[in-house]
Amino acid sequence: MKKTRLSRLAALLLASSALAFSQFALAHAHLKTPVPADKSTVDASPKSLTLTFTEDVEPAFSGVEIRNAQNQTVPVGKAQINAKQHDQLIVPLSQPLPAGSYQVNWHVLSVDGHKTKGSYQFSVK
Ligand SMILES: [Cu+2]
Repeated sequence: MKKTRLSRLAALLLASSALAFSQFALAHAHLKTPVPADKSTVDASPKSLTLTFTEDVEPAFSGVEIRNAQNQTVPVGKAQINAKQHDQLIVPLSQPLPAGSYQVNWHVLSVDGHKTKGSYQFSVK
């Protein structure tokens, strides 16, 4: 009897610490909404990319790299933060993107001091 109750308590403790850990992990800045959207096709080149994260980011240590289908980097301007929304990074494009598919490799430093990175794709018709 006592043993069962103890193991049940142990299982409960384990479950709650796992939950606490996952909530902590979720606090990092993950990409929430990129514009153009992931796997989308846009009719014309956007003037900039807008990446909204789950947490505020530090623009000085955040940025993106865009690669075309030939794996060449595309020139981009300096990443800026939306003055009214610090979880939003705006990356101006130095020149319009020709038709084709693009991969965006992003990296950010969130205000809690954690670095995260990832990538997504979109196409210009
Ligand atoms: Cu974090």
